[in-house]
Formats: sequence, C-alpha cells, structure tokens
Amino acid sequence: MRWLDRLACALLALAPAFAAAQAPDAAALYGSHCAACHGAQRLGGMGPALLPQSLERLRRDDALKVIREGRAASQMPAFGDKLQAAELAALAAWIYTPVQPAPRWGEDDIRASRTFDDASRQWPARPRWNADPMNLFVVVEGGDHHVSLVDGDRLEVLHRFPSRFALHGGPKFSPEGRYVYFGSRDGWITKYDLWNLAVVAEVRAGLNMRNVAVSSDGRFVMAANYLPHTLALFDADLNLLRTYAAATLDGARSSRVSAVYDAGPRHSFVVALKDIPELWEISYDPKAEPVYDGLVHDHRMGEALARPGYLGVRRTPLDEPLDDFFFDDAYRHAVGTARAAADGSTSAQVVNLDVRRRIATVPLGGMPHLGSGITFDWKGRRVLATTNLKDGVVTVIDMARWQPVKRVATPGPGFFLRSHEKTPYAWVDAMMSPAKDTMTVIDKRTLEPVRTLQPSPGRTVAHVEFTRDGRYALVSLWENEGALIVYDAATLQEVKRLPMAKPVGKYNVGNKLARSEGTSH
Ligand code: DHE
Repeated sequence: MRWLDRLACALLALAPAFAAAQAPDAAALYGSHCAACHGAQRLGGMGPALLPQSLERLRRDDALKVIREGRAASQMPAFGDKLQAAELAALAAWIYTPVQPAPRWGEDDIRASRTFDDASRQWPARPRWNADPMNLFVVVEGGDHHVSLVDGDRLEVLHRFPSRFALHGGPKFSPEGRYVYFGSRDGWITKYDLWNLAVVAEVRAGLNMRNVAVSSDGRFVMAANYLPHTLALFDADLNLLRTYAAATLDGARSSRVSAVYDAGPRHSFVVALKDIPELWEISYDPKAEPVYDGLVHDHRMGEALARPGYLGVRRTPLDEPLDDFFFDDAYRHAVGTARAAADGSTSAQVVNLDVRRRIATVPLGGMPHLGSGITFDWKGRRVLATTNLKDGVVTVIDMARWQPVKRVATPGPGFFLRSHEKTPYAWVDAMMSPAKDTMTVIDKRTLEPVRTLQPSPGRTVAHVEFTRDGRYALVSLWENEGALIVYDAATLQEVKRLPMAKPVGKYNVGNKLARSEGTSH
C-alpha cells in the first residue's frame, strides 16, 4: 500500500472518533442553557415542561425555530446567536427523547407543589366590579398566555391577568360563580377568585394533564392525566384527597385518561380512559353505597356488584376505549367516539350509565368531535349535533333512536359547534381546513346553512359563545393579533371587536352553570 493510501485509511478509521468528539452534547447544552427555566428533569419551571408527551402538538421544525428565535410574548430567549446550528439541532432533537429515568409524579409531589394564599379567607364575598357576575365571560388568550374577563352586558374587558402556560379545555366554575379553575397541559390547576381578581391556590396534579372537572356541589375538583396514568381528586382549595391509578382492576394494564366531566344530576364524575375499554363513574354523593375494593364491577355479574360507592370507581366494561364524550340532557347516556375500525370507519358509542353498557352504535365516519356536541329540539325530536375533525360536515343525530337524521355540509372540518336556547342558529367553524376563515351559521329549524361569515379573510375564526340572554355571539379571531368579534345573534351583523392575543376559548359563567344546551359541559 502506498503511504498516501495508508494515511487515508488511518484518517477514515479515526473519523468516527472525531465525529463523536465533535457531536454536540445535548444533555450538557440543556443543563447550561435550558434547565434553569424548564427544570433539570424537563418537568417545567418558569418555562413549560419539555417532555415528548408535552411536545406532541409541536412540530420538530417549530421547536427548532423557537430555540433559535425565541418566543415573542414570553420569556423564552433566542439562542440563534449563542449556539452553533448543530448545537441547536441537537437540543431540538433531544427534548423529544424520553427522560431517563422516567419522571414520576406521586402524591407527595402533588402536595409539595401546592400554594395557597391565606389572605384569601378574608376576601369579601361580593364582586369588586360593577357588572352582572352571571354574564361574565372568561376568555383564555393562548397568544400570550393571559386570561381576560369580559362584561357580557357592556361587551368590554373588565380585567386581564397572566395564566399558566398553555391552558387547555374549558375552565370550570364553582356553583355560585365566584371561583374559576383553570387546567394547563403541564398539569397545573389554578383556582382564581373572579370577584376579588386574584389567584387563591395552585397545584400541579400531573405532568401532562387533559382537563379538570368541578363537582356540582363545589366540594371537589378532579384532574385527568395522560402522564402519569392517574386521576387526582382535590377539595375545593386544591388539597389533594387521593389519586386513582388509571388501570384495570387487576392492575395489569394502565391507561392515559381521556377526559373527566362532572355529571351534576348524578352527583358523580364520569371518566373516559384512552387505552382501556372501560368507562368510570365516581360518585361524590355521600349517600352512595360503598364500593368494595377487589370486586369485579361488571354489569354481567349482577346488580349486587353494581353499587356506585362514595368516591369509589364504578367500571362499565366496553368493547373498545372511548375518547372524548358528551352527555345527553338527562345525564343517563354518555356518547363517545370510539377509535376508527380497521376499515377506517368511525362510530359514536352510546353508553347507558345506569344499566352500564353500550346500548347503541351510531355510524358517523371521519372523526366526530363529540366533546363539542350540542342538543336542541328539531321537529318534535331531541337531537344531538356534532362537528367532524376530518370531514366538512355537521351530523345531526336523533337521540331517541340514536340514528343520524341529517348531514349538513360545511366548507371544511370544524372543531367547535355552539348555540343557545334563545337563538334559532348553530354556529360552526372550519378551522381544520383551507376555509378556516369562515364561520357557518346553520338554522336549527331547517338544518340548512343560512350564512357563511368571513370576518377577516385569510385569518382563522373559531369557537363561539353566547351572552347569557343569547343576544350576542362572541367569535374568536384565532390569531396572535386577534380579537373577540361580537355579532348580533339575530341579524348576524358584526357589532364590535375587542383586540385579543389568540383567544382560544371563551366561557360565559351563567351559561356554564345553567348547563345551557348550546355549550360544552
Ligand atoms: Fe382540545 C376542550 C381534547 C386539541 C382547544 N379538548 C377539550 C376537551 C378535551 C379535548 C377532552 C374537553 C375538556 C374540558 O373542557 O373539560 N383537544 C383534545 C384533543 O384530544 C386534541 C384533539 C389533541 C390534543 O393534543 O389534546 C385537542 N384543543 C386542541 C387544540 O389543538 C385546540 C384547538 C387548541 C389548544 O389550545 O390546544 C384545543 N380544547 C380546546 C378548547 C377547549 C377544548 C378551546 C374547550 C372548549 C369549550 O368550549 O369547552
């Protein structure tokens, strides 16, 4: 071999070692640049958690962009001028890898995370502001992680305050409307006093949370987690009472929790599990008979074992797991989406909560978004209407026969459907499609679209909520430099705009507490 060839071979042999020596050490970079805000274990701190589960909704390219350019309207700095391109890429890739050892979040962690303002015990039990507390809107602004309170009579902002990062799901209210509970994707629950405009308590219920529910008597708050696989039950001041392992009775399989809702008339929480074919009901009625741990709560084994039990788990076995779900008006049925079958078809599963089994299957196709369903009367029948996340259609279902009666075509797949008992119209967006700048108004009497609104061409509109009297519809202009667009709900004319930073959702205290048929539970 000539000396030149020998040199080339030697260099080739050394190349991996050079490469390894030069590959950026992502863990060390994270420790020096990110850990102070996002936590040594990536569980979050001043900044959000950076776990694969928390990043599921962020594309990797976007994560790299945030690291490089920072995030406007937050404290996330830009690292583009401090780190090399390879270092930025290594960091962006690393945050999507699982944390080793796997993070745990047990009852001690939950209790240790709680803060409570003792002074809140002395705060006056009346609003500090002059407006109708039952016509107040709580508006979650995702653009800069704030919440605005809007007076639903004057249609003006009363107050604005910072929230936890990435609130998700509807905030929940205490029965008199004084307190609101927010849940963040990172697992934080915040109890806020709307009358005194201040935070009362906070606690971290999990590392990746779905939503929270508040019992209709105001005594309990329940949190549903993806990570860890638990439900966490708190008292009204967010003291942890207990956690429930989201697992089969024999503990062999555990599951993410899809969602928990309060079923007020039943005095219970109803829980859907993402990975286990069971629907749970947890009664907070003190008169409920006890559940005996260790018994198989299966309707097929007879009524003797079918006792709800105070704060115990009553399991309804299903053929397949349910995702998000919806209650009928009487809270006798939960209607949820089951996973798509092998042929891609999707159906709604109707589960009777009293006899504790599936009583109907409604073929729907696409991906119905039942959590955002509404009910109303149509031709003397009670019907349920739902959007579809895959198809531009609103499906209307007869709730007596559990059969679809109409498919209303819309400009594109929509996320949220809304109405109010005092308006003949239902409003639906098309935010999952190129027609994301449109809002379709459907006449509930004819089940025909009557108007397509396009308030800001090219800019997304979504999520509607009505004033307590149903007179105005508030629509989100879902952009960082967005707005709350107020429409006259009868004439469908725009009345005014309140500038907001990506108002993802808005919630009217009175409509929520009255369980208005046109809004989410
Ligand atoms: Fe949501 C409510 C699940 C993605 C905005 N969403 C809910 C609820 C569930 C749910 C179970 C009901 C909780 C409640 O109100 O107590 N959402 C899911 C998903 O599974 C999904 C598709 C994927 C995910 O990553 O979680 C999802 N949701 C989104 C978004 O991408 C949205 C549009 C923007 C965001 O901020 O995350 C979004 N979800 C919302 C909003 C509500 C909500 C605004 C409350 C609606 C209401 O009016 O009650």
